[in-house]
Amino acid sequence: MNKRVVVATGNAGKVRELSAALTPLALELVTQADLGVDPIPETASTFVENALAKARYAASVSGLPAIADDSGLVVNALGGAPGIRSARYAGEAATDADNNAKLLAALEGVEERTAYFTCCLVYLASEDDPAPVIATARWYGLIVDSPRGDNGFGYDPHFLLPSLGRTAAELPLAEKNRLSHRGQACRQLLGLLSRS
Ligand code: ITT
Repeated sequence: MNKRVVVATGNAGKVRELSAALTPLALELVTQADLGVDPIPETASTFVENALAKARYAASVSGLPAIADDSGLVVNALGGAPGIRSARYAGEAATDADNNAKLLAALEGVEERTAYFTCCLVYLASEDDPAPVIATARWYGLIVDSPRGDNGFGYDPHFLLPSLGRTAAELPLAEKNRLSHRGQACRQLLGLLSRS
C-alpha cells in the first residue's frame, strides 16, 4: 500500500502540479483540507521557514509525513515584492485577480520587467523530524501587462517565458512542471528522497 503523506497547502493549483510531479514517489497524497487541518498564518520572513512551519504543523495535527510548498513571485524592479507576500499582496483575502491588478499598477511605466518564481519544498517524515528534506528552485521570466492563457494559477497569465513566447498560463500542466520552479523543486526532492 502506498505511504500516506499530507500535502500542507490549501492552494488547489499547487495540489494539481505537486500531485503530477510527485507521481514517481507512489505516495497517497492527501490534502490538509481532506484531514481537517486548518491553514496556519505565515509569519516568517523566508520561504524556507514558512514551508517548514506549514509542513511541521500539518505533520503534528495529522500524525502523517508532510510536504509543504512555500513559493512566490520576486520582481526585481519592485525590490523583490511581492515575494513572501505573493498570496496576500493585495490584502489578506486577495484573489489572484486582485494580486495581478496590484502588480500591474506597481509596474506602470516601469520598463524593467525581469522577475522569477521561487519555490521551496519541505518534506518532514514526522513533526519532530530533525533532518527535513528541502528542495528549492527558481524560474525566470518577464512580467507582461496583457494576461494570456487559462492554465495554471496566480500570476501565471502575466509571467512570460521569453524563449517560448508564451506565458506560464499558456503552458499545459506537464510542460509547466517540466520548466517551473515547482517542477524543478519536485525533481530535486525526488532525488533527495530516493537517497534517504
Ligand atoms: P498555501 O500556503 O496554503 O500552500 P498559498 O497560495 O497561500 O497556499 P504561498 O503562501 O506559498 O501559498 O503563496 C504562493 C503564492 O505565490 C501563490 O498564491 C501565487 O500567488 C504565487 N505563486 C506561487 N507559485 C506560482 C505559480 O506556479 N504560478 C503563479 N503564481 C504562483
